[in-house]
Amino acid sequence: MFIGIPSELEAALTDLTLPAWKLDGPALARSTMEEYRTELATAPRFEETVATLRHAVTGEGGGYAVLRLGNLAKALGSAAGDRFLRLATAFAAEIATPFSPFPQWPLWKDIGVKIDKDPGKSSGIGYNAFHMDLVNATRPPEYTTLLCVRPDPLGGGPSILSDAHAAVARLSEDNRALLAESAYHYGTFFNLHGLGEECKPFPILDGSDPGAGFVRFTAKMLERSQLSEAHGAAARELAEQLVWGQVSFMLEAGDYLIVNQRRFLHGREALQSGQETVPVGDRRLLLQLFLRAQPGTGSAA
Ligand SMILES: O=C(O)CCC(=O)C(=O)O
Ligand SMILES: [Fe+2]
Repeated sequence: MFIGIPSELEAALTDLTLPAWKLDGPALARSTMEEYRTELATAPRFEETVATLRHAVTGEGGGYAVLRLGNLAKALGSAAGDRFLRLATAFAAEIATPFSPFPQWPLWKDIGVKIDKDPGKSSGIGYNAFHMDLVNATRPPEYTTLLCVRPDPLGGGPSILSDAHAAVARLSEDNRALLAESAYHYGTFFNLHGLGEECKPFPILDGSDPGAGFVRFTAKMLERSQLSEAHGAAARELAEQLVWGQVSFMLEAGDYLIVNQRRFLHGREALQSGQETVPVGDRRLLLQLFLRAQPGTGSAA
């Protein structure tokens, strides 16, 4: 699921300066998506690279990919600079429509390291358990994407991914029945755009055919939400199966992880201890971007 950029494409992209993007409400403007596509379509092996990427995130047995943009980030100076971010945005736009559900944040949201935060939450230093992003929205983003600007300089924090439907398939019939009940809730829902309404309570399994639909789950609910004993136990089983089936890998600078939230859940192992000794500006930094699939294109794009 690691996808490299062919060297001739890398060379062409290094010479390219895409224009600044425009937003249309929370979403990347259509005009920008078309402009970026036109600029990139003629770059050598671009179409082929995008086809590989699309297949990895939406094809049979797929659900996530890491696009290795590290050389490009180096060539352009930084994975957080404008020129690089426009290229990453252009790749993202080939999968689905980039948008920001947070009116107060830019399109790409910083996920830094905060040593005072709940260690198990976004930007905390601890184990970030399996979850889907924006789990309590009626319309969660079909894709969540994480661009690694800087890995943990102390060497911790590998990403973890697990096939949600495969984990569900390993559960007992009884547990699946419990997970299909509207008995789960997690978190707050405030000042969010383009995600529908708050979903509370929600079923983890929505009755779609096996392998389809979201597995609306976050293992963070096990400790942070009040659940009935039976529903909690079923959710705990699912969390265990997700861990059983997980893959883990370290994101390097310039790696761009794209997760199809209908298929895979994601998380992160704890950062290495000793974060307080690392200057804030040297700590791990990711940028997060959400993508909305076009209606009528199923789980593809
Ligand atoms: O830090 C990471 O690698 C993952 C963060 C994450 O999943 C989130 O903030 O939603
Ligand atoms: Fe996440």
